[in-house]
Amino acid sequence: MAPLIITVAAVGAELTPEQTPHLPITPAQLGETAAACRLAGASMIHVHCRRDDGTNTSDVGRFRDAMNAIRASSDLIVQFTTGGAIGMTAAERAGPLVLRPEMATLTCGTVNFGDDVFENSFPIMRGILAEMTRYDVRPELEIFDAGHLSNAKRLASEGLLAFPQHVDFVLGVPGALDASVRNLVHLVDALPAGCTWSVAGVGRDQLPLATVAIAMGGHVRVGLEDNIYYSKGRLARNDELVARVVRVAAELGRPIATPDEARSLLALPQAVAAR
Ligand code: KMH
Ligand code: ZN
Repeated sequence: MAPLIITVAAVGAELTPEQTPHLPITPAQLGETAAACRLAGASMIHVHCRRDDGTNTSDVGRFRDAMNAIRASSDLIVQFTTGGAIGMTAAERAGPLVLRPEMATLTCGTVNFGDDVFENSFPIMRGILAEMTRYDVRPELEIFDAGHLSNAKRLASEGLLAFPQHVDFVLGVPGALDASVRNLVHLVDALPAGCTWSVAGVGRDQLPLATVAIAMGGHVRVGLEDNIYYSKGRLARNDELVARVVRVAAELGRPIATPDEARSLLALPQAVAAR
């Protein structure tokens, strides 16, 4: 099986610093997290940015500082969010793409998100995708619900996206598709040929789904964005969540991808060329 790509979704948009002391808020903290997670076995970092007070921002300067801090401390693939936070406009969400990160997420449809609605109409998706194309940023297709894969195929039929792509199944968000093995298998079966995929299980489903993905030949996303606990009642650090996946993979005989091996698997330019 191909080496395992482990993505760390280190911060997200929904958590507050009051919920966990391990949330990287500043660019410097993101740099420290990147270094620790690289050491633990991650090859990619999914980036949201916060102001110093912990609130969400799409400020390009803040993303630039975060990217510089991550690159100064690691060779991780830098993947920006374009989902941002609930309430941001599509233009705000796409703004940091001007910095040309190697990858960025593209959520492939509107979905209930707790009591909120995470809005991704076709005009929003087309607009974000156009900015990715403009700045030569590789998408990671975020699939929160079964219909999202159909939406991605529709974008492809419009000529805005060419399969195969890298796809991340985010399962277990309240209001979206449950984090079950049956759902994961169904989604993987529905992928266009040649796609690579990872799974991000939310909350207590993070580890079971990661384990299944390792066995299936998929890839894994872990991190505080999706799950703040290591075990019941015990808050996790990002690097601990990465290290645990590495141990599970070792037990299952699956090697871990370095960032450059991950770049090869995802057909991205190698690190030197990317910077
Ligand atoms: N914060 C969520 C509303 C992404 O990063 O691409 C959306 C999100 C998805 O986190
Ligand atoms: Zn995110």
